[in-house]
Parts: sequence; C-alpha cells; structure tokens
Amino acid sequence: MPYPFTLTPLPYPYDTLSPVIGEDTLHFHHDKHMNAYVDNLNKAVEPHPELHDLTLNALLSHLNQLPQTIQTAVRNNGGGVYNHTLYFSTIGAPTAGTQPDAALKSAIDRDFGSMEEMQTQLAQAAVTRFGSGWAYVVSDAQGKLSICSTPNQDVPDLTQYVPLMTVDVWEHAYYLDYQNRRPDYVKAFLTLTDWNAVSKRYADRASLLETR
Ligand code: MN3
Repeated sequence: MPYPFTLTPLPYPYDTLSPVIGEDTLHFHHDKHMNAYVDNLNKAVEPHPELHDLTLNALLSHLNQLPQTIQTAVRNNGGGVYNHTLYFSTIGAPTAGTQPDAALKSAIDRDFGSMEEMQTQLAQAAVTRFGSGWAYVVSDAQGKLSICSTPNQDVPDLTQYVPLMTVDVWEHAYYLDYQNRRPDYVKAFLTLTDWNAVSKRYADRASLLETR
C-alpha cells in the first residue's frame, strides 16, 4: 500500500500474548514505537508527490534512487514499518496447535533438516545480533529457505527474498518482560509463531517478492 501509510491495528487483543509478551510491552511497542515509524515515514514522503504511488516494498527496494535528503529517513522508518508489520502479523494467540503446512514443512526439512534446527539457527542469529536489529527466516523466489539478520531497521533485499517471519531484538521488544535476558525472550517468542500466517507467506512468495 502506498502513501499515506497507516498504523495497522494489532491483530489480536493486547493481553493475548501474556506472559510471553506482556500487555504493557505491546502497548508501547505497537502504539508508540511502531506508530512513530509510520508518522516519520509519512513526514519523509509527504513533500515528494512523485513517490506517493510507490508501495513500501518499492520504496525500500530502491533507496538509492530516492531523493538523497530522505534516504536515511525512509530506510529507518520505512524499514521500521515493514519489520513491525511482519513481526506482529506472524505471531498470535497461543498457537501451539498450528503447524507449518505441507509445502513449508517439507522446505524446512530440506533446507534445515528439522524444525528444531531452523529455530535453533534463527534463535542464534537473534541472540548474536549486536545491538538492535532483526533476525529472519526468508525464502527466495524458488522457495529455498535461509536465516538472515539485519542491524537497526534495515530489511533483507526484498527483490531477492521474502521474509517469512522475524524476531525483533531491539530492547523495547523485551525489556519490560525480560530485562537483559534476550535469549529467554527469543526462546519464548518462538512459541508464539502463527504457522498459518507464515505458511501463507511462503505460498504467496511470488506475489510478495518486489519485482520492480
Ligand atoms: Mn520493535
């Protein structure tokens, strides 16, 4: 969706993810932090009507073609909107019952050996990201899965990879609930994965890849 960007409502009640992620964390994280990225992205793009038809994916995939004065703002705030949208939409209420669908499960087994190994590698990327950033499971156009990590609010190359799920390791994501215990947060966070949502992104990867 193009400018003006809006804050997507949290897709579940604020108390749903407790105790893994507490209600206060979700209010600050979604209503304050994510909202600020939306507002600041709009402020950066607003004076440039020629950019108003571009989707967020297109903006993030062509940063070096944007007016130089807004490249950093779009990178940081557009990335913030992209990453948080993915983060909040691929976790849910205790989703212990959900599993990857057959296509995703077979890709996980092929590319990692097992679900446990994929989660171990994702957790490792999240825990070892120095400072603030993100860890992801991504798919390429052919459906091959891999793990990657970015600093700050950077996103993976959206012309090559479709991020399927992500872990936010900025302290604001976990400090109220876990203080400095990032590994505990990451381990608990992975129990919240909404595998229906992740499987759908995998199935839809061709349409989610930025092809412009
Ligand atoms: Mn965050």
